[in-house]
Amino acid sequence: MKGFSTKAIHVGEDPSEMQHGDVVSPIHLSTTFAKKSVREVEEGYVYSRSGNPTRNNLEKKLAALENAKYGLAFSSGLAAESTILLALLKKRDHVVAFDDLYGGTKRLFNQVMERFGIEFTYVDAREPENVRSAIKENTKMIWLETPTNPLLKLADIKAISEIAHERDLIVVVDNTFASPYFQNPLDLGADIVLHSVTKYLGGHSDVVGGAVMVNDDEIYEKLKFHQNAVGAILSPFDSWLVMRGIKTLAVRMERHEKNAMRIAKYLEEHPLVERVYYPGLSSHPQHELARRQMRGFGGMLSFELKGGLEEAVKFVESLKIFALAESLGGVESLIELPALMTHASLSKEEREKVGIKDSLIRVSVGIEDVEDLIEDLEKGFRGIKQ
Ligand code: P1T
Repeated sequence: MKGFSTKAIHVGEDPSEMQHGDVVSPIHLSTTFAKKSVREVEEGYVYSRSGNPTRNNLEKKLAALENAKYGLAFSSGLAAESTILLALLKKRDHVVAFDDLYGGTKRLFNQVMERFGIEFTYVDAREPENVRSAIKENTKMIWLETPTNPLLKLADIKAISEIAHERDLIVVVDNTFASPYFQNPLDLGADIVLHSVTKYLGGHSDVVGGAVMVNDDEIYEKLKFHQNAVGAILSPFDSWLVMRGIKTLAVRMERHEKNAMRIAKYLEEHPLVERVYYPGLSSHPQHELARRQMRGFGGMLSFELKGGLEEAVKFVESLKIFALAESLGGVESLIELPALMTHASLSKEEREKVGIKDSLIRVSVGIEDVEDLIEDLEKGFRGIKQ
């Protein structure tokens, strides 16, 4: 199987491997599995935290999407991130991270992991040399998000992986915004790719989950051990929901992108808009890199209105189709203000340093009819004037 959709639909759900020839994976709810004898070491399942047939079917599918050898499913994107850090780092290890990251990821780094003696340095990773300059004697890991949340900045995965591998550092890429349909970081040299499956992989805003995909046997064994030892696993029902979501990932992503491109161009030409951030626009400063390392530009965009916070609040509160909500990647369009919502856990200085203004509006463009979405945005512009 080579094609993306063929893998997304069939891997992990082969009827010849199912007890009754099911064409979709059954949901195995049993928390424990009977052994035939006390002493004999048997193949198969023991306890559902350590391994569950439904979760394992999903993990095979996840691996296939990122052209990876292994996949692991977690109870949230942050659970996946925590497990990566706990599995691979120890006290006094240092991580060089992109300075524009999901607010919850920075909160995990600064308010949790730093208490356990892990050090973080944030750099503008749009320039690979900034990553090189921040590497210290105790650096063990490079942490990237590309495109970033919420400013859609890009990191050159290939160039940064080459720098990292001169020093045997582990490169982690959060691929949530692009989804595996548009970008495969392992193919570009990264060691670990992670997703909040809550977003495009689940696709329907009805499951919180995380995923990690790797090729390296040693890294996999450490992650697998900690998945069980830490225990932040995805439930069988949620695993099944994610498998169901993944089957339509390709068709959804095509539509997300088409709608996002239309809306990005509409916003860019609007007289009340100061600036649009979308890697698919030729005005995006890293548009060439986006063309090189991604197969499409995704469904996420941000923009600044002319005016300030008050205008932005009026705008988002005037919409009817776009829900004013955190999260992203579902079939329904969402809109939010990072400064007050997804990135509120960062201080104002931290936000301003990376360029997140109070008036920044982030849009997760859904797969509704784009004319209806544009009409709704018109309501937002009318709302500013009231
Ligand atoms: O929410 P959770 O499944 O734990 O995933 C965390 C996470 C990790 N990485 C990226 C790039 C993310 O965007 C997120 C979650 N983001 C939101 C909830 C949001 O609205 O941006």
